[in-house]
Formats: sequence, structure tokens, C-alpha cells
Amino acid sequence: MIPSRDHGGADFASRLRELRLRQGLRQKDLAITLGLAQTTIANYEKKLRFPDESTLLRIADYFNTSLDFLLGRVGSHAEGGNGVRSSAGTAAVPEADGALSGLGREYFAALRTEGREAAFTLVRRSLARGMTVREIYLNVFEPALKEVGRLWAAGEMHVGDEHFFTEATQTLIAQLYPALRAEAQPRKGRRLFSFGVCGEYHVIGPRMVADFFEMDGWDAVFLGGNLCVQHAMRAMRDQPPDLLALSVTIPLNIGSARELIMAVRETAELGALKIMVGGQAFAGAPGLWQDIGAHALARDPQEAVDLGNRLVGEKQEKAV
Ligand code: B12
Repeated sequence: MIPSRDHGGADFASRLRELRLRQGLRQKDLAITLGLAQTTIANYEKKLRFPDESTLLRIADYFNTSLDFLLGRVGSHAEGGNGVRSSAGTAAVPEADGALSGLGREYFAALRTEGREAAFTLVRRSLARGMTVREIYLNVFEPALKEVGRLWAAGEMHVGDEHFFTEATQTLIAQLYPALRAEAQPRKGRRLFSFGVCGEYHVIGPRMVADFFEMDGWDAVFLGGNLCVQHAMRAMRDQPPDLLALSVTIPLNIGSARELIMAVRETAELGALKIMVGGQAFAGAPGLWQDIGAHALARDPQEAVDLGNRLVGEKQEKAV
């Protein structure tokens, strides 16, 4: 499927560049994420090459856009060409993927229309009725925040709204701490560090990961976001963990994860440390976690705990 330059090919080049720049990616970053050479991306954008069908689909999936938009067959918001895929491919605002339902939807609506107190009451009531902290994180907070991102990308919410939702959710997470402790298993004597890598300001994901490990009995230490190599190395030398959970949301920050993993590998005293990665930057990029030298990739905090126990268990068995 190679459209002529006059048809999709010509517009594909500018669309690719537009989508890439909109996410603040360099050609190199996009190339790493898609498993292509940087020159291939450059040639696409210069209209010297056109991707094969499967690469084209991967690019559309990665940018969460339609093939019509990518190929320049729709261009304006009125035509549904806002670059974000919707179920019909023609709506100006993409539809939710169905994940926002039940309490997630109610939480989102309460914060948006009534404010913090109503949302807090909702969550506290659900907890009192037997909902677990794990369920609240994954079925309420995560989908509500992803809905915020969807509406922000569609121009339906401003950055202030996004900050409000994030701050309100972080306050609630802090308030849930006693409930989290009540659900926690006895201590296992395994230490985890979880944080967002250098340049990464999205911190709710790695915080949830740390909390799931704490509930599983780990000594889980959450170190926030934007932790650059020299500071991360200092923290690990002071108190070597058994497992590192590195979070990357923005593909541009994959390089930071790679840099940190290399620094750990070059440090003899951290030879036994296992490294797990996760976060949205790895979605749709199979094999990327291996390319950057991690031991494992997990998609969500529960999978992370299961894998973490296996990885560190393996290490301890070998050491005996
Ligand atoms: C809130 C938010 C922000 C806040 C973050 C504040 C904070 N204190 O965290 C602020 C305003 C700082 C921000 C900034 C930006 N953001 Co923002 N942001 C979001 C938003 C709305 C919610 C993020 C969130 O908390 N999600 C909920 C958590 C729970 O989900 P999660 O991170 O995916 O984590 C889950 C899993 O991925 C996994 N996981 C996460 N980490 C790890 C780690 C390990 C080891 C494991 C195993 C698992 C794991 O577990 C979690 C639970 O299941 C998202 C929308 C979205 N789709 O997420 C956009 C979003 C992530 N942001 C986006 C963008 C583009 C940006 C900016 C570039 C915007 C700009 N132009 O300035 C900057 C970049 C800042 C930076 N350098 O990091 C895009 C990213 C697109 C992309 N692919 O690059 C998104 C998707 C919005 C969108 N629809 O376009 N953002």
C-alpha cells in the first residue's frame, strides 16, 4: 500500500512531523519507540520514503490517531481531523474508550461539577462499603485521570483543570494511607524504590506502584518524579533496594531510563539489583524495555508486584 505523493504520501510527511512535535519528541525518540532508524523517520518527513502497512498502523496506534488523519484524508476539526481517534473517526472530540464507568465516572463528575468535598465523600463512602484501596486506585483514580488527559488533548479541558484533578487526587491518595496500611501484608524484608525518571513529572503512576508493593509487605519507597541519575544513584548507594521500579510516561524520557539502567549496571555494589520499568511510554512499543536493559516490564501495579516477587525471589533462591 504505497499511496502516490500527491495523495496520502505528501500529507503523511507533514502529519507525522506535526504529531511528533506536538508530543515534544525528537526524530530519534520516535525512532527508538517505534523500533526504526532515525534516518527512516527523517526520510518519512522529507517524503523520501513511505512506511509499509504495518508500520503505518503502528504509527497511528502510537499517536492514538486514525489512518485517515495520518494520511491527510481529514484535516480539520470539523472533519474529525483533530489527530485523536474516535470510534467513528469523525467526531471532533474522541469518545471515551469505555474505561470510565461506575465510580470512576461519578468521581470525575463530582470533581468537575461539585468540587473536592463531594468527590472525597464519594470515595470515603465506597471505602466504608468495602471497596479496597487497590480498586479505588485502578477503577476510580486512574480512569478519571485518563479521561482528563483525553479531554485536555481534545481541547475540552485546560491545564488548570488538569492540575486541579491531579492535586485533588493526590490529596485523596494521602488520606487513604491509613486504609492502605490496614490492607497491608506483614513485612517481607524486601525493599523497592519507585520513581519517575529524569524529566518525568507524571508521578501518580509510580506512586501507585509503590503503594501496591507496600500493601504486599514490601518496604516500598516512593521517590517522586524527575529523579536524575546522580541523585538516584546516591539514594541507591545509601540504602540499596532489591528492586527498582522506573516509570516513564513521555517517550522522550526513555533515554533517562536507559541512562540510569546503564549507570546501575556499571556499579558493582548494585549487581544484584533487579530493574522493572512501566508507564505509558512503553505501550505500543514491544521490546523497548529489553532494548534499554530492564529485567521486566509490567503494565499495571498488580502485575508489577507479581513479577517483582518472582524476580527478587529468584535472586534470593540463587543466593542460597
Ligand atoms: C496529570 C497529567 C499531567 C501533570 C502531572 C502531574 C503529576 N503530579 O503527576 C502535568 C501537568 C505535570 C503534566 C505534564 C505534561 N503532560 Co501530562 N498528563 C497528565 C494526565 C492527565 C494524567 C496522568 C496520570 O496521573 N494518569 C493516571 C496514572 C495512574 O496512570 P499512568 O501514569 O499510566 O500509570 C499507570 C500505569 O501506566 C502503570 N505505571 C506507571 N508507571 C509505572 C512504573 C512501573 C515500574 C510499572 C510496573 C507500572 C507503571 O501503573 C499505573 C496504574 O495502573 C495524563 C493523561 C493520561 N492518559 O494519563 C496526561 C499525559 C500523560 N500528559 C501528556 C503530555 C503530552 C504532557 C506534557 C508534555 C504537556 C506539555 N506540553 O507540557 C507535560 C510533560 C511533563 C513531563 N516532562 O513529564 C500526554 C502524553 C502523551 C505522550 N504519549 O507523550 C498525556 C497522555 C495527555 C494526552 N492525552 O495527550 N501532565
